[in-house]
Amino acid sequence: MDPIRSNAGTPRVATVLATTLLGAAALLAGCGGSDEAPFGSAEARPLVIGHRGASGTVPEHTLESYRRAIEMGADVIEPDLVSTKDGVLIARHEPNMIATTDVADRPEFATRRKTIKVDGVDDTGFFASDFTLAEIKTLRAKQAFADRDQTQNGKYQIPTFDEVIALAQERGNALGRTIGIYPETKHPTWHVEQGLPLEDKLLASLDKVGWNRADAPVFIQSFETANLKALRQRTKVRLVQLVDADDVNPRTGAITYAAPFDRPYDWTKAGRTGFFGDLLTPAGLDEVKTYADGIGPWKRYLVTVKATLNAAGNPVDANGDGAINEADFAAVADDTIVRNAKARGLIVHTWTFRSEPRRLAATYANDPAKEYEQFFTLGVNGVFSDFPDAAVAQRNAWWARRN
Ligand SMILES: [Ca+2]
Repeated sequence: MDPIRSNAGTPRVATVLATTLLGAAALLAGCGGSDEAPFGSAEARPLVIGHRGASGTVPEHTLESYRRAIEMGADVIEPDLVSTKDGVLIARHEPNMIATTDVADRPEFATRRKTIKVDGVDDTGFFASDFTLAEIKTLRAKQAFADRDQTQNGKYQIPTFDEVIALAQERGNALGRTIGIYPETKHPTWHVEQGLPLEDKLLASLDKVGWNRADAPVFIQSFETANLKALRQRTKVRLVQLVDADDVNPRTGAITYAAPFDRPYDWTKAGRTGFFGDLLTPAGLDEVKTYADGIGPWKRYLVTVKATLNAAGNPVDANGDGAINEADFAAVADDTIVRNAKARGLIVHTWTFRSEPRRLAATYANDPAKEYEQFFTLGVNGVFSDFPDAAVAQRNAWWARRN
């Protein structure tokens, strides 16, 4: 989940100085929780989900990244799933492997480069659906964010979904604690169009290890709706409806939409209008409740960002670094969506949390702990973090204080 675009913390429009601290204090949910509650339930302590593993530190979606997340204390590791040409589920953020592997440097694969439509948008690169698993195993992962550690590039293989599950179970047994998994079906409609549907394989992998059941430490997530509705008929594993957007207008704090981040792609294909945010209205949540156990909204739906505006009405470079981005904005919480979701028995997991100062709103004063505190106080049941150690530290402190 979580395209780099929205999550890089750099809305395209400009911004401001912030300071409003936690309008959220008033929103405090305040109901007690239990350490005995079922893993990931509404009553349990909030989950820390290692987003693509510990992707702030180790190249994403590698066994090493997931292992590091577990060492950092993450409760759950998150593999995004795409299909190889021979129908094997592997962990990659996108079918296009150009940004996260060394495939473009491999002369033997040069002829595989092409431009295709993914969810209606041109995409150029090397697609997992054109490579066998054996070929993909010859590739090596690289860090997707240019401003993060590049020294581990070229070291690690691309894991299969089965290998990710095996790691979670092996580490969970070794550590004596539950390590969950949070697979995302990436571009499910597109995969069907390639003749490589994801869902049968996903359920088969869970069946093999005894995790295709309601109380398994497993959440299946998707930005599309039709595949989740179909999965509901086939599995009791917890399902989570992801809710995307394009950006935020920092002048107003309003969520903005643009294709392909305007609505679930299955809606576009079916001619359904409206936007992702429709899933978060009371009526939308009622609909989600008919097939899912939770929602996974982009964090800006829960805590938006607003710029300080100059006399001309334009965002101000509050920290004076020459760039206008979230580091110049105030973080403003609103608990309406969390309350409405919880009132319907839906859990709420939100994304993506990143520790770099330029990816933190000015409100947090370069301290990621302040951001986690705001969201836990708002009542979320889980956070997807690129830096699970920071998330775990603040979750533990928050939970201890509350109970
Ligand atoms: Ca700035």
